[in-house]
Formats: sequence, C-alpha cells, structure tokens
Amino acid sequence: MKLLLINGPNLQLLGTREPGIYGSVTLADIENEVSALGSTLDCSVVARQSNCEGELVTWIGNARQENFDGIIINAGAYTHTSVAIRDAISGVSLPAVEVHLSNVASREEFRHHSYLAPVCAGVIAGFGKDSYLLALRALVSRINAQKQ
Ligand code: CA2
Repeated sequence: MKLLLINGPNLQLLGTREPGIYGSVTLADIENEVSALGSTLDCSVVARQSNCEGELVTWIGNARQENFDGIIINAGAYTHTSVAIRDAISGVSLPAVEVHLSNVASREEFRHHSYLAPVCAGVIAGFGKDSYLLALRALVSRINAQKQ
C-alpha cells in the first residue's frame, strides 16, 4: 500500500512558533512518525508540503497515476476556503482523511467550516501529531476493508 501525506500552508513552521496551539513537534517529526507507523502496517508513506494551493491540487489530481491508494491531508487554512482542493479530492476517487492538529471546532467560527470534509472518508482533529497517526490507521483499515 502506498499513501500520500499532504501538508498545506504554513505547516512547515511547526515547532518554531505558536507552540500553545500546535505543540512543539516539527513537520519532519510528524512525517517520520507517520512513515514509521506506516512501515509496521505494510504501507509506504510519501510526505509533501506546499504553501501553494495549485501545487496541492496537482498532487491530489496526479495521485492515481502515481499509484497512491489513499491520501492524508492537512490542508491548513485552505480547508476553510478551497473549492479547488475539494474538487481535486472528489475527482481523484481515492479515499482521503482530513487531519488537523488543533480542534478546529473549538476555535474561531471561520475554522468551523470545511470545504473538504464532505468529500473525505472522515476527519480527525484535535490530537496534535496523534491526529496524523490515527488518520493513518483509519485509512489503512478502510483501504484493506475495501480490498476484501
Ligand atoms: O489545526 C490544524 O492542523 C490547522 O489545519 C492548522 C492551520 C489552520 O489554519 C487550520 O485552521 C487548522 C494553520 C497551520 C499553520 O501552522 C503554524 C504552525 C506554527 C506556527 C504558525 C503556523
């Protein structure tokens, strides 16, 4: 199994600022932990980060041709604004899990709406880096269940 882990705008700053909201782990820490858990689940994880909406759209759109079986995505602030990323997820027809470090439901009103959630298999938010690890486990079980 091969999964694509996508992180969106400003997530490269993790561990350097706002530790009160996002914790002190770095993006590299998260990517390494997800990859290590993936290995124990027979699954390789390719991690990418971009601040550009179009690049995220392109990665999602090409995911099938690149032989990915599913997508874990923290689209950052684009979660709350991007019809283009929603359309890309919807169009690629691969299972995707939306992830957030923080509990977006307990934050500002503008973070309560996700354009992506309706086209994702599920959403995991509020558990810091564990959100990603939970998402990986959930996605692997979903893909394995669909194979049977
Ligand atoms: O909680 C999450 O994972 C978010 O996706 C993070 C986004 C935010 O816009 C979403 O509403 C919720 C922000 C990512 C910015 O990350 C930073 C990390 C450290 C310092 C500054 C920004």
